[in-house]
Amino acid sequence: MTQRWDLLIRNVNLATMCGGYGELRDAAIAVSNGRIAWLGPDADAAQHGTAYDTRDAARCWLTPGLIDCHTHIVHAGNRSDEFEARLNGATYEDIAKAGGGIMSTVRATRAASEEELLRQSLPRIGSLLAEGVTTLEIKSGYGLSLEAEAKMLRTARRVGGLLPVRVSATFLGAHALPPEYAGRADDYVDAVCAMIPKLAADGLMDAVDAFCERIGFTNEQTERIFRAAKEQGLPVKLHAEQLSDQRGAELVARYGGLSADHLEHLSAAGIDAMRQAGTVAVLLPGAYYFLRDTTPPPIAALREAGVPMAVATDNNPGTSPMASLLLAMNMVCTLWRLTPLEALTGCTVNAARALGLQDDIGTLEVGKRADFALWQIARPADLSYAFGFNPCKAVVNNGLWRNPVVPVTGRQ
Ligand code: DI6
Ligand code: FE
Repeated sequence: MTQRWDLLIRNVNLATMCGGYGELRDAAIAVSNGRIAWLGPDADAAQHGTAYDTRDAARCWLTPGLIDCHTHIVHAGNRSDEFEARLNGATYEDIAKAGGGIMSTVRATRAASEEELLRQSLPRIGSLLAEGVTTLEIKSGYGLSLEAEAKMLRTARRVGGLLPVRVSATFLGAHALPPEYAGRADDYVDAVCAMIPKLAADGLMDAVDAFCERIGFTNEQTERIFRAAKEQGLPVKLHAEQLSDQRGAELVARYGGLSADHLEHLSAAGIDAMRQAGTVAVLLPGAYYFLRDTTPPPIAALREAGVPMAVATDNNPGTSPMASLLLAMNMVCTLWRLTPLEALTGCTVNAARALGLQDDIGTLEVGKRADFALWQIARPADLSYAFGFNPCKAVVNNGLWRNPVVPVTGRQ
């Protein structure tokens, strides 16, 4: 008996991402109720079913929708003034003394209304969506008080309601020490632990993160936050080993963490702990590039250990004002020698896993959510090869075809 599908995409080349690229040329893919119902050779489609809406993909390539699994994309203001001042000779110290750096973003974000926060964030998000991103992680962490963190997380949830994108919201209360807690980091960590059940009760977060670093929070303070997260049944992830080895990867692995992110200073013990726990290594080349860092993450050792690697933009105003996941894919290949297959796996299969969504998204398989990106490219490696170029022709979210993708525009 043949099916009546909602959508059938014909004359398409599929990169299913099941076992490498999982290439299936001259194929077709069918969708029912927002999920993949069938895929196979184009010539076989008619014997399996017909659809209400049939599209000819003109031999473009279809991949799972891209997943940006680490961003701070909801924030107010930007720091191009500091960027320019530094390039004109100012030091970080001058900028910090003038109240700049992360605190300038905290001030701007605290001062912004929810509407304003949304308005300023939409153009950046639009740029990601135009490149085939269908799932986006958004962290809080520029509010640093219960009300301001809740405002950021509510804004993240609203993005998911307003735009064709699935949003995973992460609470990053332990991002920086707010000025009102200067010299009292442990008291602030207590306050962050107390925020977790309140924000969780309002359904505002899907995971909990922290910045474990000399200039952030200690391993012990991070562990207290993880315990508070676990009491609410929330998964954890961590900004780990970005600037120094704080044994953060071992800590987050011990808590069964979804991911450890950055990892430029990751040790062999950290890699081993991640391997055993199945914790994903999230690679963030934008921050490495923008900070002109020279210590790459231990890619070869991660690969050898079989630790899954994901790739994300880390979009934030201080260290990675990058709103292109395709550029991040090119950067991990060029700067760190990932293969184009590893880069695409890092924005699909492994990014899904870094969000705990691997049963729902990240590959083209029957039963998975119908979130796709359609590309006018010759082969999947083109996605990592070209940079500053967007070959995305259409996006499918939850089985809904959108073509063309128009970025949201507006003043930053
Ligand atoms: N690591 C970073 O690189 C950013 N946050 C973090 O935890 C910096 C954020 C900023 O400077 O605004
Ligand atoms: Fe980050």
